[in-house]
Amino acid sequence: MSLYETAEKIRTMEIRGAGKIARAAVEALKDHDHTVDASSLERYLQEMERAAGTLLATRPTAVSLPNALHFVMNSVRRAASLDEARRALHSRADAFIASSTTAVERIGEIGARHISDGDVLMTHCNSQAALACILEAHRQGKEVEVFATEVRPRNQGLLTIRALNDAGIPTRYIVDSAARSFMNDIDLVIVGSDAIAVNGAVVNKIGTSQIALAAHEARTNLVVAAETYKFAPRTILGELIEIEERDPGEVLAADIAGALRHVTVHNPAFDVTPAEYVDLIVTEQGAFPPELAYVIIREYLGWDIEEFQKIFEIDHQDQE
Ligand code: RUB
Repeated sequence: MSLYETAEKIRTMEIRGAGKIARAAVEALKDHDHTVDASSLERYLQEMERAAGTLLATRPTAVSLPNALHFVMNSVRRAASLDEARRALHSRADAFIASSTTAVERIGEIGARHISDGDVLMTHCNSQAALACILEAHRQGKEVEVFATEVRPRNQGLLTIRALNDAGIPTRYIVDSAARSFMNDIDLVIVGSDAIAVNGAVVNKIGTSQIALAAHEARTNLVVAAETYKFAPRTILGELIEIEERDPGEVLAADIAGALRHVTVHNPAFDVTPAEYVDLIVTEQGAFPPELAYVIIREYLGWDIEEFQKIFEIDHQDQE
């Protein structure tokens, strides 16, 4: 599959979910190496930058995508020769894919510790990291039951209930708007994340913040399962995470919408849950309260404010 095909699949959500998007993008970048003009280091870098830019432009919210591309491209950019650049691309890409896969497994182990035998859980959307925790708890012999939401408009809940069903976990499938009605039956809400800001706010599939609000009201704990590369370094300097607005046709068929002159359809794909509604963030490095988001960005992502400022300045110069 070409890099452009992968980019299209990410854009149309055939490849979706923050972790999978990051891995698919890095894989595509690595494979793209064979197709670019490698007559000089300069030419090679130009083409690889363009390729990374194409991938970056597919979906704006999941910060795993820029973080993964940055992790790979940063060492490619620093290479002193063409050979070194190509070696850096391959080794960084392989390292990212391997470590992000291991991260999900590790999150499963750590997250499962926060799930007790007999717990009734609720999850929203389809998160590999959140599912890893539930599946691991089940594997350990804990009896759990899961309420899974439908996830309008793209119904990612179907993927979740299939995975739970395949594992033999008793599951109840509910429409998104039923979440509050069942909240008093829930012991723990567990969701994934597309991006976590330095203030601990969690960006995830639209509807997560309503569920978090209902959980907060019912005094039900909410755990976010997220790899450290879901933390958004650019929020250190106050940059906001862009919420993707998708095609209104995903919500209402164009022929129906077209006949309703006074109606506008909105389709934000994600929303923001404030840190005060998040009890714990489970990462592959351990479980942290959301207030420690800055420490995670600095210690585990390796982005300190100086490095970030340099990149931020470069980006701004590029735009001028
Ligand atoms: C997916 C979504 C998931 C996060 C985390 O949205 O919001 O909860 O990406 O998933 P979409 P994971 O379907 O629009 O991509 O834990 O698998 O990275």
